[in-house]
Amino acid sequence: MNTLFIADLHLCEQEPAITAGFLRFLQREAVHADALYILGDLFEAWIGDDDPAPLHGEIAAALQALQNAGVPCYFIHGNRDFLLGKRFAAISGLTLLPEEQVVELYGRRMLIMHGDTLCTDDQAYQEFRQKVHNTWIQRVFLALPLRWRLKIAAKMRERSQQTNRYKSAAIMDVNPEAVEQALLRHDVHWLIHGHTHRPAVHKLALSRGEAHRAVLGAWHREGSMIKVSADAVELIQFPF
Ligand code: LP5
Ligand code: MN
Repeated sequence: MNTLFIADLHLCEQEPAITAGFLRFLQREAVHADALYILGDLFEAWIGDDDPAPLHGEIAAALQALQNAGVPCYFIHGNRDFLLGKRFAAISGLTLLPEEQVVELYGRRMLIMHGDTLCTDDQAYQEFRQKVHNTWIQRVFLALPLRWRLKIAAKMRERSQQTNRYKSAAIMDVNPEAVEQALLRHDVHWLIHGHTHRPAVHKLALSRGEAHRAVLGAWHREGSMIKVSADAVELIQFPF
């Protein structure tokens, strides 16, 4: 009996080894779990459910197969795939969750999220995030021809990589107060998130007692998952 969490796979046609690793993970590992939670950035960039990229169909079919085998699959949006919508959810069987969700697993209440909202020191990112989460801006973007959307997304990725080179590691990590407030807001002692690509399980000494923050790793050269069971919360890195 265990529940699995993954995030930050950044799947794209240019990285077939990661896709192959993910498909193997679904068939060999996730199929034995009680549920799979994907905490954002499953895809490198999502520009709308009408994108006909063959990769999307392949991933949808694999997720649907997992659920047909009896494993429910949940998704929280990341900063790369926040436009993933109802149409893809329908074909993949994914249940879309809000950006913060509390799950009760084997007697533990755990808060789960992508993690980008905790990076409050990164003001440039938070301003950018506010704009691209605006419903009207999203509607206009989604109404653009696919070619334009691809170009804009590529430009955004390029700019993001450029600006990140000049940001300090501390700015791009979570803000400890934002973490504490999130734990308080939901009255939990456990948090699982991704986004920062710094896999670790941190023990936190809060004024109201001990808490834990488990951070998923990105799938660059190996896979990363968190396995929650009645006995333990394990962060596991594994080869593709
Ligand atoms: O993603 P990552 O790890 O590189 O960096 C993130 C933050 N960057 C982003 C930007 C995404 O990578 C872009 C994804 C495109 C998604 C598909 C397009 C959908 C468009 C929808 C429009 C409604 O999230 C980065 C953080 C980092 O995490 C760590 O937390 O620092 O933040 C930034 O890079 C923000 C920059 O500081 C400023 C943003 C520059 C973007 C400028 C846009 C230019 C657009 C040109 C259009 C013609
Ligand atoms: Mn992210």
